[in-house]
Amino acid sequence: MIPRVLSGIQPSGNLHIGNYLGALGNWVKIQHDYESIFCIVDLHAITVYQKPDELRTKIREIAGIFLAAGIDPKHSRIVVQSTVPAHAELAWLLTCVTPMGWLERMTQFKAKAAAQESIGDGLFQYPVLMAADILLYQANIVPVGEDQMQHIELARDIAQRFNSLYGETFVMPATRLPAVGARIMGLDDPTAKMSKSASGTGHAVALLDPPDRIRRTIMRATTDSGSGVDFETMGPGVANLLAIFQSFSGWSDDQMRTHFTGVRYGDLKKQVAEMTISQLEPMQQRYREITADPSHVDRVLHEGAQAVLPTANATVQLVKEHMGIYTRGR
Ligand code: AQP
Repeated sequence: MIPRVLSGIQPSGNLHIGNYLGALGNWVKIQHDYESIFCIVDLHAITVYQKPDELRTKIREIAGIFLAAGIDPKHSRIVVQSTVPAHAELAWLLTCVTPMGWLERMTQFKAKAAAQESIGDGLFQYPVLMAADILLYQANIVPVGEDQMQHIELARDIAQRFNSLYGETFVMPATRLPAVGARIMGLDDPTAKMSKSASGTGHAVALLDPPDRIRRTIMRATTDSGSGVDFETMGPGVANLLAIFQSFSGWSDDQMRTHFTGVRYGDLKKQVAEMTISQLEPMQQRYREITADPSHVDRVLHEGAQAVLPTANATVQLVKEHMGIYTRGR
């Protein structure tokens, strides 16, 4: 059997180059080696308040970006999480086997909770829903950025606990990180990861940003008190700019050192900006073409959901049977 890949992105803001280099770009490269399912996880997005009209728009926008980036809808399934009710149903069943202490340890919950005035229970339960997303499809591989590693570990722990309580049910998923770009940092603050929900114009480069804006954001990026690239002593801001260049270009470590040693920060930023623009412009052009026909995206999303429903429903049925929950005919 061909191994299955599952991953997702929240429609919680503008997709940025961190999402692309840590996740989406990697999905495009590996999709044909697997049976691939890529989700737009709207049920995750609402764990913090989203304006309804913006959320609706973002879901379609992200589907368009997936296609423009090169996700092949003839091979890979693009699925809006809420259109497959089994995600939420399995999440509840798994909630019942997940100790609260496991969730209290999640660093992303702690970070996000600290930024909210009041915290919904959904934010706390988020990692269980994510485990459900993965286990629902019995996914073998979950390609994500480094920030999601702890959540994948938790999904494995939940699967293991369920299997030991109720018998073999779930496949153990494995993480797959990109070689470079697994953690792109904020351009305004290279000690914090680039994030959709961070405020401030100098923080992120969005995938649909026009070239002049990309140039402006990267030219203003925080570096350090040095003036030229020194691979031995560089601070996190310079390391981040180099990681962005290397991930987009695919250059080796040796090529990077030979080319950039001693290059002044202003020139480094110019080269990172031009490399980023050259990679994003063709994607933006395809995005405009794809979204010129809004029904195209809706068709892809409908077909995606229809294709995965049988697998999703079969897993929930199996879980219910193993737990002793009433199922017809048993
Ligand atoms: N800065 C990043 N560097 C590398 N990978 C990243 N990812 C996110 N930020 C970076 C990867 O993108 C995928 C989708 O992320 P998500 O939408 O599920 O949410 P997130 O990880 O919480 O991303 P954001 O951008 O920070 O969103 P908000 O602000 O809405 O929480 C994941 O594979 C993630 O690893």
